[in-house]
Amino acid sequence: MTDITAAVRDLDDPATDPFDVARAAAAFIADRTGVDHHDIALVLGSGWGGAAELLGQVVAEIPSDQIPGFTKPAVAGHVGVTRSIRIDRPDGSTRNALVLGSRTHLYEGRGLRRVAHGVRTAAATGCTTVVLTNGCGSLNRQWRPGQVVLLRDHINLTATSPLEGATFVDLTDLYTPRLRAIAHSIDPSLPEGVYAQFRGPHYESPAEVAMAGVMGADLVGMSTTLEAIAARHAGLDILALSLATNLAAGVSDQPLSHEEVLDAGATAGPRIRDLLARIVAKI
Ligand code: 8IG
Repeated sequence: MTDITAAVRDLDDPATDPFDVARAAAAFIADRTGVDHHDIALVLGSGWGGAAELLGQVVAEIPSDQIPGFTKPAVAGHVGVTRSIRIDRPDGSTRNALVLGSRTHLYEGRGLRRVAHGVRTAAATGCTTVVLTNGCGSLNRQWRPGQVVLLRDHINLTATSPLEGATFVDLTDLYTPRLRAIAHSIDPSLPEGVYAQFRGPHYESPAEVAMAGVMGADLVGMSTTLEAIAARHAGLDILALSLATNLAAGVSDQPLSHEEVLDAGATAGPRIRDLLARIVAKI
């Protein structure tokens, strides 16, 4: 039996194996939900909250900050609840989905282990797939607020990694082609793009957005790349869906505001939740 209390205390201790804390979190989730094994995890970012109920039957809800290694969310618009959802499939089989209603961002300053902890916990509960969602800025004028974009690759501009030591993980096909094909089978019009992660919490300067564009980015955000790296290291297949909530700084002549981001999320909400539920049902 894992000592949960010790695991919570020690996540920031370099001597602690963060995977031990993830196992403690998974044991806690199994105990509190009565579900001993989850199959697919979802991380709901800006604009995607509220999708959980559409996926299936809510079996259990846990305030995320009660789970070993998790902390309270820092951002308004993020929901700090972890849910276990039972998905009954048309063929009679069931899937257990673990929905993480919030994430820890690099800019919160709580360290990379907390950024990676959600996907590591998902893997420890048995998940083999994670769906990462986010709200982000768009460099493409055709992608207006409310546009959903599938990530096909990323550029990690945080100058750091969630992995420690000599952990050489291959990121070719990080965003699993098979899962992108499933998303396209639901909505063939979904575009694919390259997501650049900046540390934040400030939005980019227009010159930084222009730089990201020269590098090949279509989207800019403050999450997802570090989680995707940690998820692949933990053995997960990854699907990432971005909601473009604003044109990135300098792409339009409008200034950015967090209110605009929340508004775009609220307006797009019902449509993108339905899309997400239909994709997840096919995974
Ligand atoms: I929502 O324009 C959202 N998140 N870095 N830039 C970055 N993150 C974002 C943006 C944006 N919009």
